[in-house]
Amino acid sequence: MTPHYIQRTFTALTLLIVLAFVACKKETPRPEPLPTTHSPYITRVLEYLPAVGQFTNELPKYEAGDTQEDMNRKALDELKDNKRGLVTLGGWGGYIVVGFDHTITNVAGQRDFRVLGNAFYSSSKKEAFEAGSCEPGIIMVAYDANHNGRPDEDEWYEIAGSAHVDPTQEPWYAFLKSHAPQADLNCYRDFEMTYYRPANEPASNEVWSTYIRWQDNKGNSGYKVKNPFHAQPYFPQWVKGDKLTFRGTRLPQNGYNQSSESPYYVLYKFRYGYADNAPSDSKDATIDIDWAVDKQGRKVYLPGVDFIKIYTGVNQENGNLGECSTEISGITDLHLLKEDIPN
Ligand SMILES: [Ca+2]
Ligand SMILES: [Ca+2]
Ligand SMILES: [Ca+2]
Repeated sequence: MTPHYIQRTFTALTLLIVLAFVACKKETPRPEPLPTTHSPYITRVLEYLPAVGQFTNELPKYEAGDTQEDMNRKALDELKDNKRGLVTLGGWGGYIVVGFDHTITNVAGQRDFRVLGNAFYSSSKKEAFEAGSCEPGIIMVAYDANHNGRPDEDEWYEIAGSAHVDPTQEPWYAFLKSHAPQADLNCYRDFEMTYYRPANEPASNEVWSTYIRWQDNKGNSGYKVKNPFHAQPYFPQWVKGDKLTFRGTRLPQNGYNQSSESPYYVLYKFRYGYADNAPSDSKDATIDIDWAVDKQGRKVYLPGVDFIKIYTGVNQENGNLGECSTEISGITDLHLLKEDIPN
């Protein structure tokens, strides 16, 4: 039997130890949540490969000897840190693949990122529809599901913009069908197009209408035109080989010449879901990751995206404006910027 005084001492000691432990615990500072150091802007360019275009080799500038890595870095220099420089993707199929230092979260019911470009609307009162310089780029997204820091082939999904869903619903569709019967208003998911390197560059700066030959997998072929305003080569100069082939979705042609006397082209805006299709500050420049679809066009759910690819979506020469070419000047994470844009 333990004497009472020993028991009491033991109890008092236990109490002391417990109190000391609680006091000790109280003094341990709670870990503060780490401040967000993620950038809301593009931090990586994995690949920049524009198609033939009047700004190719200029935005950004190619210099003799530049490699693919040099051009990736030059594109990143224009797009990082909210710099808002301009990067051209050239004609149909030309693309850029970019990455971020974090996953852009797919918030339910909200737009998730914004693609900046140089689209603008014409101030002409003649327009019955929103139109001007709308050069839609198709957007693809990848969630790094296997966490290897790369967009693997099976991680890519396409954002189904309005013409993917139903091109006949574009407000200008019926107008173009009746007023521009030569316009190809189909939307193809399995398009393929090859550009052939020209044997030589023009000697003068006059218009050269048979400058760069192209051919698609729908039985069409033609030439990309050299215009007098842009003297540099239009075929990306760091690419080796005699031809360049791109694959993807091709959108309906959206350019319309309003004047039969002197060419005056306007490019009609698609409803939603594309890059460089609406002014950068408008809601139609923002994207909901929930619009992603697989190759069969079925909706997929992605928790977020780590990589984004954008490629020019229209194949069309627009007289005085030159070829339809998507330009981008950045991508922003709407959630990090606290821009609340309900879908
Ligand atoms: Ca969302
Ligand atoms: Ca991956
Ligand atoms: Ca543009």
